Amino acid sequence: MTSAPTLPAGLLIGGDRVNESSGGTHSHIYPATGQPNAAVPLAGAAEIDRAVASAWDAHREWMSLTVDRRRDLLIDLADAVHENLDELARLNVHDYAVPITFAGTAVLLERFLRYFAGYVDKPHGASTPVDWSFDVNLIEREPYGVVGVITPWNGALAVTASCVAPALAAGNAVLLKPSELAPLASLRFGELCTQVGLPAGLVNVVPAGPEGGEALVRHPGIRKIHFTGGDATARKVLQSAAVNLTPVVAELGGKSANIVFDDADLDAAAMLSAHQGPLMQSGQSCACASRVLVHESVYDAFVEKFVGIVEASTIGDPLDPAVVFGPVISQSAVDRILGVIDEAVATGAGDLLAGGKRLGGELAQGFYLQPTVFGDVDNASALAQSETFGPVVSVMRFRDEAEAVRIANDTPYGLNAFVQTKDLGRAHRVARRLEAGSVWINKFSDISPGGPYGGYKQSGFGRTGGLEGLQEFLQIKNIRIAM
Ligand code: TXE
Repeated sequence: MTSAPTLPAGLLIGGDRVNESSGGTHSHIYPATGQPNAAVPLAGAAEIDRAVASAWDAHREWMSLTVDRRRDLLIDLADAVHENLDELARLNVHDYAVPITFAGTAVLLERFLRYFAGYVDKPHGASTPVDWSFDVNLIEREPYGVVGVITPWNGALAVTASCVAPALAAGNAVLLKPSELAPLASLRFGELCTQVGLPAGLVNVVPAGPEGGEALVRHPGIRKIHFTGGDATARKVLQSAAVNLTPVVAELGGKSANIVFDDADLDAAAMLSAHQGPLMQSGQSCACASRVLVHESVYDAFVEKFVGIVEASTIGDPLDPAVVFGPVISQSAVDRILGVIDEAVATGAGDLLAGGKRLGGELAQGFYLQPTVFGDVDNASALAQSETFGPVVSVMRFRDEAEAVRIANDTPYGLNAFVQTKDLGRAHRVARRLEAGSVWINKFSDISPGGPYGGYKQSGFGRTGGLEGLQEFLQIKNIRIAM
């Protein structure tokens, strides 16, 4: 197993690296070896306060630049990200041991920056007449000023891309708070922001745990919060944000259904279901298709192909390009996920078809679990209803389209849904009936800058991506001009 080099950490405030902080130091564990690979200073209330002050200065400087200058600086930043894609991908691996083949989310950063740079010099406002006079309503969309972006460990760069790019394009300065479990790639991105000449403090990177996170959410200088994480933390964030009535966007978890109809290409559907399921970051993704619904007439054939692909997957060193399946994030995640598996077996929630154990041998030091598949799962079981956030997938049968839609929607979550079919009419019909923010037809969930992404129900509210994502970082002002 390739051991991880000791990596630089520290906070980035006002363009300066800060190594001493009031939030303590987190010993960052590399999940593939269970060994520490970085000492991460964490932001406390004092550092959050400094970062907010620096951000307001930077916001004013940013808005003093002409739109073409701001656009060009964001394109320069995209170029700098492009030149550092390999390093950012490797830091992603050192962050949470995601296989390097999957760590390429840094390219999303480049793509989102180029896309939203294009919005900087485009009109955001409108004007409407006033019906009883010749006055004009000048409807302006203005930045909030300073916003807070809180990212989860399992998608730090992807979430940074979909939040920081539109926030800057809209004219805001940002406090980016990555999880203490994955700060490294985000810190390097912060350095690139300074390197290309963005105003110092326009992007501050403040790794922190719950305490520092709460200080950020409660800070009166933070005018909007974008939170990506679990629903339990989201409730705390909303309570904290209520103190100053700070508006919040919440991108939360999922228990996404993947419907395989009888006319689907079963080989393609099995491959997609494996890589959108247990093999996707070892199931540690909000986009994981963790419930697979298969038409009863093709169930046995599909399960044989699906389990075959899962069991043949290459597991090992995340820095090895041949590896598609890595460890889970921590020892506590191992214990929690094995607990879910044991409870599912004990309660008869489904038949264990593959996996279910921790991996030993040369992988014993790391947090490796076998990709796990349960068959004939009861959709009312805890296994099917709660987000496992691990490599555990439930497969179920259905008789017809109506039943598939009913089972798919029978969850508190609504982030993604997947449909495998050759029937375009059915695809459109079913897509409209699924309660999910994104529906992927015969498609892997690769988010794009122009496509709004976000949840229905307890998967959250608000959107990233597209014009909808940009407008999350703009507030509306109406200026009445007497004519
Ligand atoms: O989340 P946590 P994790 C979801 C995923 C899963 C969860 C996993 O489905 O449920 O995120 O990520 C910070 N005040 N998504 O374990 O624990 C914490 O430091 C302020 C959905 O990281 O909720 C971290 O930075 N902040 C998603 C962040 O909150 C606090 C994509 C999230 O932590 C805090 C990826 C507090 N009191 C994962 N406590 C999507 N929908 O796009 C913790 N934090």
